[in-house]
Amino acid sequence: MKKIALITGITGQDGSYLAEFLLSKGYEIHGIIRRSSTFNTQRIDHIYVDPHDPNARLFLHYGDLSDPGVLTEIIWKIKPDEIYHLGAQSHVKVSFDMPEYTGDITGLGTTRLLEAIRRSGVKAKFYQASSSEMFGAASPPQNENTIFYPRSPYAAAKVYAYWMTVNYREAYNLFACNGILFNHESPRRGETFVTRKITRALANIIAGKQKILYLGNLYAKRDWGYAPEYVKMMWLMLQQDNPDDYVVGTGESHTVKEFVNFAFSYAGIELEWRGEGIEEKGIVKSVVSNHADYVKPGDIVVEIDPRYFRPTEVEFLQADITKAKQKLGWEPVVKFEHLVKIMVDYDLLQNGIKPKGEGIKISKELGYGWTNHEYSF
Ligand code: NDP
Ligand code: GDR
Repeated sequence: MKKIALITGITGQDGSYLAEFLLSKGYEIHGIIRRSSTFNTQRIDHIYVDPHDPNARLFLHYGDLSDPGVLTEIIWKIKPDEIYHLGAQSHVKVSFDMPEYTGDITGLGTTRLLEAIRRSGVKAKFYQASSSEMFGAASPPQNENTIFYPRSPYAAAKVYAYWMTVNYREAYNLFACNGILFNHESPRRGETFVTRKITRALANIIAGKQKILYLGNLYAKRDWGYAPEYVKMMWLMLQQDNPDDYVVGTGESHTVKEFVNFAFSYAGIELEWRGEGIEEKGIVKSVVSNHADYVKPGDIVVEIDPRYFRPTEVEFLQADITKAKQKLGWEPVVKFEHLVKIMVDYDLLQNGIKPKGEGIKISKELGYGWTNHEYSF
């Protein structure tokens, strides 16, 4: 019997990779999408098949995490075996601008979904997209026993959703897991998250479409992994005999500035830094000749814009993945430098610039870039 999965947030970075992964495992997939005035399904268009096609295994339903009625109806109708709850207002900085909305969607949205499962009486396993942001100011390395210290409305909403997931597991015997995922990135990462913002700007600068990359805090440290590897973990958690919570990361941590330096250097531009605080600037020291059309030594290419600072920052995240290694036998393949190369290669290609990478497609199905690492599900 084919398994049925429901994914909230299917149009997002993780939702799209997870949908591909579950299709490769033979699942029938249902995704909840929001109605918007412009199409918001770009990340899943390549796997979408007309539902009239007898081979269609991906179905989309309009719904919203603010609307409990539709969540209950969808669950009751499709009776999923597994529910992957990835939908959220997921931007930390935006959560300071929209704290109540973030609490409603990212926090209460989880409760609405859990209640929809309980009230519909459907026996579905549940995955909650918890976040390393919940650790906030707690000292690294962080693991499943680290006490949460959220530093943003987003993180506080995720802590609430985490505990609601635990509560439904304990109160109603629901098979519910929290995946506490550290930052994970890819060519499909939203353009306003820092990694993608950097790799897109770099490619635009080389192509002569942008002069300066404006950033906030260069010294925050993150444990950055590769999204396609992380969605497999979501699935693995739901295949265990018992529900549990797991930290997922690489165990390596780097500053935003290291990301900038490595990305630029990989693309043939060496930077030097001058000034301090909001006066700090990234200046081109040297540039390889085939990228020198629009970039010259002495050009200022990175500046600080305080608008990107957060009222409270999470300074240092680094995962301790001992439990995931021991219990799920999982370890990530793609680490920091490899990840940066994948993303830079992709954004260069978007600008018609042939990347330095060896030009091996990650996989026919994914088809999202070139890299020296062959990834296939
Ligand atoms: P994205 O921001 O790329 O995707 C978020 C998804 O949620 C989109 O599909 C979005 O739809 C949907 N969504 C937003 N608001 C609503 C709403 N009101 N009702 C229904 N759906 C909604 O996030 P990621 O893919 O990066 O992350 C997936 C999940 O994992 C999120 O919950 C995030 O908080 C969490 N997480 C992410 C990490 C990361 O590093 N990526 C790390 C740890 C946790 P639309 O396309 O219409 O906007
Ligand atoms: P984060 O990711 O807040 O960790 O949340 P983001 O990429 O937004 O920020 C990472 C760090 O970079 C610093 N930074 C900037 N960030 C952005 N977005 N834009 C900038 O210009 C900039 N300059 C510096 C930030 O201050 C921060 O320290 C992501 C999201 O995917 C969450 O949903 C998820 O839960 C966590 O990762 C784990």
